[in-house]
Amino acid sequence: MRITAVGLSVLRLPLVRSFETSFGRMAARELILVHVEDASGAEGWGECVADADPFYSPETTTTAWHMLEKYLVPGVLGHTFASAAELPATWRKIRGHQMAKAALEMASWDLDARLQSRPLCEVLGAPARPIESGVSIGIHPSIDALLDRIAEERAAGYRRIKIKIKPGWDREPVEAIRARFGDIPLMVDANAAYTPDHAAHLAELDAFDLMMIEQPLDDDDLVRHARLQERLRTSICLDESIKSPEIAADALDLRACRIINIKPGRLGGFSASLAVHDLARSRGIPLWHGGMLESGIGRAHNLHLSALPGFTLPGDVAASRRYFEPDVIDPPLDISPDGTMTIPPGPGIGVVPVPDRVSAAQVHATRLEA
Ligand code: OSB
Ligand code: MG
Repeated sequence: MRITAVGLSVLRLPLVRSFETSFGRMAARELILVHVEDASGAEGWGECVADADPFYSPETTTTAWHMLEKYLVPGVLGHTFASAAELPATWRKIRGHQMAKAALEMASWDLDARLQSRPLCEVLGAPARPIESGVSIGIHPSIDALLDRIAEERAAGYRRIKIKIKPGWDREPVEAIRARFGDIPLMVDANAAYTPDHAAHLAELDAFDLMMIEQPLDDDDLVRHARLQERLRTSICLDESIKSPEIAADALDLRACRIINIKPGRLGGFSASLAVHDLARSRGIPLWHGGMLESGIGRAHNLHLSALPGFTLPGDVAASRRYFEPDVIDPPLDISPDGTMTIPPGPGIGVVPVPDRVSAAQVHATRLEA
């Protein structure tokens, strides 16, 4: 494939309901949609998961736009690639900015798969299969409101429930969920809200048989996560910390976690995600696919990657209607009553954005040509 043009657009999509984590409340998603074009006229779509604010990670929509426009896109325009796996070599010298890199790389994987007339999951290495899906539920104003929300999600088909926690919103909501819903698959995500001084407090969660506690400490704290994991019966899953295959290997060597969450945006794309997948699989570490409140474009990418055999736990890849109404794709992605999602069939990611919906949400746009 020869990349002849790249379109970038910033979209602002209001969330169906605001989403609160330990780092703040989001009412809308700002994202960059990436459109790559091949000399033959074929196209590929990608979504940058950086947020407007640098709270989940240091990247923002603005830094990602800058990196794409100034460095990453000029590095690939006019170049011929035998496969999307070759793109990361063009930015080997550029440090960081994984989300910006991932957006361009993943759009090129979609293009690559469309040129081969194959579904993306097969190009990544696995046939399509139903994807078991869970939900991530934000911090709520009251425990009653949280319990009602969980009842609604379970009625929609989601089996695994993850709740966001932070100091002051952890033990009580977990206890109330166990009291009302019994032995359901339940896990918690702290988004780095705790410090090593909270170790004894976090150990109280061991009484509730959680599937895991996700990212209790800061993203750079592998050694402190290892010390904490030694004190907890509950498995630690790392999210924010796993920024490269090398860090993933270090985390496993240090026993800083027993489970890994893969987000291709956080890792710099599918090549790095495949490397973490293969590493975790070879060490018997369970994986699941994380989410970043993506639109249907990013969500479709996530479903395709989730087909790989190492993803043995339900992912945060839920139906479009939980996030955006309407989504930028049509038809939207939906959950089946059995709690699984279907990978969109057809070439590439299997979906494209609806032009009218993109224009309606567009904040600004540019097109770069070879
Ligand atoms: O930590 O997994 C996270 C959303 C935004 C940023 C970070 C996270 C999340 C979620 C929601 O938990 C996942 C989703 O439903 O897309
Ligand atoms: Mg997380």
